[in-house]
Amino acid sequence: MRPATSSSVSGLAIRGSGWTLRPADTSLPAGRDVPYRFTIEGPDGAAETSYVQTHTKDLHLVVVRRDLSTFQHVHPTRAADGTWSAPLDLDAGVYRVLADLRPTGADHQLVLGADLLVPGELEPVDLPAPRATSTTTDGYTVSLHGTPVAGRESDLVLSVSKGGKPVTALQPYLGAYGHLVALRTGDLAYLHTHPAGAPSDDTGGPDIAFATTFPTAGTYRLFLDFRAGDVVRTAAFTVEVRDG
Ligand SMILES: [Cu+2]
Repeated sequence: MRPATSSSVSGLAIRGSGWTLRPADTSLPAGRDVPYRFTIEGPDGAAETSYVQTHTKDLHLVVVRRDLSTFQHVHPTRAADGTWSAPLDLDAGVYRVLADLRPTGADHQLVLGADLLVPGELEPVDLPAPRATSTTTDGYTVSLHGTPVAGRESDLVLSVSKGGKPVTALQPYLGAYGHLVALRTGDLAYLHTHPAGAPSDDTGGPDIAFATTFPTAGTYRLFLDFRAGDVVRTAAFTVEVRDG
């Protein structure tokens, strides 16, 4: 079998290429707006304070419960000493925290991951079955077109509609009409892809096209962040990726 080239597995390690994700806490109480603090420690052991922006941010933080029942994509703020902080909404459970960043001294994007425990009564949620449509809480429907295969680029198109009508007023969010995060079930390997090219107009849609390279066959959960009506919304899908 050919190895995947343009997209390797990432997010499984707390340390990579000399940088380390150091959470201030490995356990936090359940609640809303619970501060999660961490540093990115550089090869010299000091908290990193210099980053190359990707999609208008120095660092993107994705936080999922390990059963993939919740998803948060937030942009922490950084103090002068390099400590990052973001408020998280947490129920009881085991979480995976994924920091997507590029220190100025690194020659590529890094994704570092750590676990986070939230004590309490855990109610595991089964992964939703694969479906080609996802409806957000406020009436936007997103349809997924395309057949994902492993090891090479798969063209995926996500179409946004509301009330049966295509939405043509998608707004750029962090320099793109959509951000697609894919997490492999079982180990939460991480992929983050963006539409080809930068938004050229003020508005876009209804289709957002992605070329995504899944590293292996398996079941993945996809999370699409898109912005419409000045609100960022997330649509989620379960997909089965076949061998290519
Ligand atoms: Cu982000």
